[in-house]
Parts: sequence; C-alpha cells; structure tokens
Amino acid sequence: MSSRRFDDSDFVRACRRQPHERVPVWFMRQAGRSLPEYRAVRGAGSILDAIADPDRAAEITLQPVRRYGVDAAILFSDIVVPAHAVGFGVDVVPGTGPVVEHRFEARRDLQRLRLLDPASDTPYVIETVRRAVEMLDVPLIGFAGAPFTVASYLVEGGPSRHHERTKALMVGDEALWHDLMDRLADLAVASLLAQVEAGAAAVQLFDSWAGALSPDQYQRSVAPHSARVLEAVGATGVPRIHFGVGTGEILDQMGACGAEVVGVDFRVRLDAARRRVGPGRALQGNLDPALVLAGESAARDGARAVLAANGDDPGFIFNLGHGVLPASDPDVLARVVQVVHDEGRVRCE
Ligand code: 1CP
Repeated sequence: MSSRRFDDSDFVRACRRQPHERVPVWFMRQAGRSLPEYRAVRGAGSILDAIADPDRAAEITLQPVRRYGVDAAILFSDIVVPAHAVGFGVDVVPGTGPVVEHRFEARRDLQRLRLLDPASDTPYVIETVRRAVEMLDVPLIGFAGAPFTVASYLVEGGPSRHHERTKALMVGDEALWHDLMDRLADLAVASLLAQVEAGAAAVQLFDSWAGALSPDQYQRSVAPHSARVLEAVGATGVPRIHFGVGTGEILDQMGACGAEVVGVDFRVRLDAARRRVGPGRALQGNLDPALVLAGESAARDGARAVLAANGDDPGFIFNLGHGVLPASDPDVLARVVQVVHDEGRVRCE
C-alpha cells in the first residue's frame, strides 16, 4: 500500500502547509484507556502482547477513527517496542509504563542494543500497519520514540520525574552517551522506515521528555541524534512531526531538526510558538488535555482559543498538548472534533 495514497488528504496537506478544506484533527493517545471499546479488546497483561497481535492492534488503531471522525489514525504500538524486540529487557507494566529489567549503566550494556531488523524482529508491527492502512480511509501516522526519551527509560529503569541518571550519564560520560544515542537513533530509523514501507503516510518522532533539558544540553547532546533520525526518514518523502512536552524554550532548536511539523504543548500559545519555530514549518497542538476532563463547554472554549491563536494559517493540525488522559469522556472529545471541523479556518493562498 503506497504511503503517498493520502497526499491529497487535509492532514497531509496541512503538514506540508498546502491549501486544504478543513483544519485536520487527531489526538495523541486517541486509542487507549478512555475508550470502552479499547478496554473490551485490549486484554489483560502487558500491552506488548496486544501490540504483538496484529488483529487486535489494527482494530485498536481504527477505533478512534470510527468513534471521533478524526483525520488521521496513529499506529497502536509503544516507543519501547524496538528496544524490547532486540532483547534489551523492557516490559510495559499496566498503570506504570515502561520498566526495564537491568538499567543501562555502562559500555557493556550497548551489546543489548543491536541493530533492529524489522522484518524478523517486529513482523507484527509491519503486519499491523498493512492491515490498518488497508481498512482506513484516513492517513496512518507511524511513530518512534526519539533517542533521548527512549534513553531516559533505559537509563532510569522506568518512568522518572527528574531524569537525573540520564543527565548524569549525558554529562559524565559523553562518549558513552553519544554511542547510546547512536544505537537508539538506528532503532528509530529502522522502525520508521519499515512503517513507511508498509504504508504509513506520515511519522511522528516522540521526544516527550525533551523539555527536561536546558537549551545547551538539548543542542549538544540530543538535537544531532533526533536530526539524524528525521533526515533518514526525509528520504521517503512522507511528512515528519517532531513532538515534546514543556519544550517552549527549545522550539526553535526542534524546528531546526528538520521535521515539517513541530508539536507544541499547551504551555505556549500557537502564535508565540509559530514565531519561535520560524517560517516554513507547520504546527500541531495544543489544547490542554485536562480541559477535556472539565467538561464539554470548557473543552469547546479551549478548542476555540486554540483555533483563534492559529488564525487561518494552513500549516496547522489540531491536537491536544499531550496525550488523552485515561479519565477523558469520549463524547467530549467528539465535540472537540466537531468544533474544529465546523469552526476552524484555513486560508487559501
Ligand atoms: O493499556 C495500557 O497499558 C495503557 C497505557 C499505554 C498505551 C495505550 C501505554 C503504556 N502505551 C500505550 C500505547 C502508545 N504509546 C501509543 C499508541 C496509542 C495512541 O497514541 O493512540 C503511543 C503513540 C505511545 C507512545 C508513548 N509511550 C510515549 C510518547 C507519547 C507520550 O504520551 O508522551 C511514551 C512516553 C510512552 C511510554 C509509556 N507507555 C505507556 C505509558 C503509561 C507510558 C508513559 C510512562 C511515563 O509516564 O513515563
């Protein structure tokens, strides 16, 4: 299935800042615990089991498109799947997130991060993409974790608030840090290229925790590796989205990493974000996911404020500023989609 089949969709055209009909909208974590139909098919145990089952994973990928009428689907998978598949020893624990058996501590641990061969290591991801794309009438977004955010799980051993071990390695042993980032960049590239080959029409690089870094740390220790991933995928021609949380002070640097689209969280207004990212890039964001919990009227007002901050710039994809919270009411999210489609404006150039 060609990854170019959706080149005329509102979503892909907005990524490329081309004129289109309606403001496209999708939600990070749109598949997941907020949907009863997800809870019905997800099954018990590790999410990695559901991800390794293309029947279930393709069904979960489609669920939010059916329910919300969003303009894009996102592959049901997780950012630690490639590291898990090459045998690093990482699981995803319900209610917690990624947890590793033995933390990445020393040079010898690089051996646990061999190159990924998607066809033999993650055939189920390729199969899920193929099946989902066949059934979808909107573009499928493939994704990978950016090297820094994946490193933070491997080095900390699990979710972390301050990323202190990760920063200690980054600063204390620069040579090892860059070798680790190189390996993780290789995993991301291999995984993303396989997803595009199987039919993904766009990709998102999740650097969720990049906002924990100072601009200098980001520039020296992280940006070159994310830029390498984005550049390698650029050769496919599909649009690339680059997202992180709390990244207001590094939006210009993220823009310079090369993606067509920069994801913005709710801490920065879109008009300010646009100035920081600079010309030539589209933006994605940025309704505070907590407003969805505040009910329909608060969520609608919030969505209208986001639309107003964008004006009618064609380089815009509506999303939340981070993922859908598990307690969200699906009906409220459906109303947000409606407001965006009915009231969003796109300038014809
Ligand atoms: O069923 C479950 O166990 C629910 C929780 C869950 C889900 C639905 C996890 C555990 N992963 C996923 C799927 C997932 N993960 C998707 C596809 C679904 C969709 O978006 O619709 C995606 C894109 C991810 C990406 C992901 N995993 C990120 C980046 C996005 C983000 O939210 O910042 C991160 C940081 C992870 C790690 C992870 N996996 C799961 C959890 C709870 C976490 C976060 C842990 C933490 O807070 O550090």
